[in-house]
Amino acid sequence: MQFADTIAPWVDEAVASTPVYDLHTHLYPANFGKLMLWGIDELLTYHYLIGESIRATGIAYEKFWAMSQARQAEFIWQALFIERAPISEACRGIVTVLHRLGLDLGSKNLEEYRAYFRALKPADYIDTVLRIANVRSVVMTNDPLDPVERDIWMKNPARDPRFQAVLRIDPLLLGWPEVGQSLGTLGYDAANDLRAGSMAEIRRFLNDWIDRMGPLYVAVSLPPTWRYPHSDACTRVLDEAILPICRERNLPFAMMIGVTRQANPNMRLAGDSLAKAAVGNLERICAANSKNKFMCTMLSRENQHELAVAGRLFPNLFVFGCWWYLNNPSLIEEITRMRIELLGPSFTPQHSDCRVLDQLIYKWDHSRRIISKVLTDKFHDLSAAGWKVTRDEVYQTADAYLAGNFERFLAREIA
Ligand code: RAT
Ligand code: ZN
Repeated sequence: MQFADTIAPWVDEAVASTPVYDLHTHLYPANFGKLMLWGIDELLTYHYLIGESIRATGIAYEKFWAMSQARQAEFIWQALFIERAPISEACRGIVTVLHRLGLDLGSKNLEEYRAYFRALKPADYIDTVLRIANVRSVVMTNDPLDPVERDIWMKNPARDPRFQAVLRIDPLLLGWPEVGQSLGTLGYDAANDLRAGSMAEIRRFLNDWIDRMGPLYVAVSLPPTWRYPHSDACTRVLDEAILPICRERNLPFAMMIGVTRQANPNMRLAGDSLAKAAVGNLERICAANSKNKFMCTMLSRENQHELAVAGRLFPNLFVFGCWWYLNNPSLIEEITRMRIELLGPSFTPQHSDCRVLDQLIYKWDHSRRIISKVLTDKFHDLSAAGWKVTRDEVYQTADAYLAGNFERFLAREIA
């Protein structure tokens, strides 16, 4: 058996020094204007912290939403960082960001932090954050049916090669019959009842946006009640438009399964819930469309074992990330451990889901620590079993998990 003091530093160094390819975020480059969120007020008004502050203080919903964003940020700072210890994962995230930027956490002075951010230029700050977080590419979430975002794309914005596009299609799959109307106003004649000719129009819409955005994949988030196949518009649009186009363009179709939108609408963006989904639907879509590439992450902890097993069964399925309510150290640790045991080096343990640029610093700092810890244990176990672990193997595995697996899956042609 090798000494623990050889393997652990190799893993720590490999995981810390390997640049990340962050395969799902809600971030934008500087030339996307107000869509690019950054800085202390955006950090403090992240929907995770909004939820925590309303809960902690018992403030009336209307009173909270009546405040300006600046007042909300002050309220959250006071409630979660001054009056209480910032012990939750989302609160700790703010602490990590401020600390890694070199700000004085002893002062607890929000105005001092604001002054620091006011002096920054967004484009330069992107360089700073990507350098500190050691992230080389971030994958956006791009919704052509969002009017603000669509207007930007229609102007053919210059592309920052560090920000990759993803064609997000939630309304196109889940919004029938109403979405027919929206497509109509954009010049695509897809009738609400999906009658003859509609599918060709949906395919034309997809192809036009794939040409415009150059997305890495096509993505949707799905409720736990999603069924496939099923006698509904969702299955028809999948079978007759989305999956054929993804196949033709060699784009994976990513499914993020398990979210119940607006379980508490009073919380707005913080009001979504989750539930266990039936993994049989995922297995059926992978089996029935073996020439398509699929990506999947699931929101419920209770789904994680079945998802890892599905990953073993279908080479066309790529398992990724500890999504949203799972992006917590205890859960990342248990899920990553299990996935390594079932899937070896062939998945992506984490994506950040950042909405605010600066969050890259904490989400990757925190996730890297857990990935290192689990990987060190796994290489120790391997060494104890008699294998001579090499430094190259450790670096190769870190690269596969943080970037390489995803890139290879994108490039793969399905035979
Ligand atoms: O993680 C989040 O911020 C969620 O609100 C969602 O955006 C989710 O990640 C999604 O992509 O649907
Ligand atoms: Zn997301």
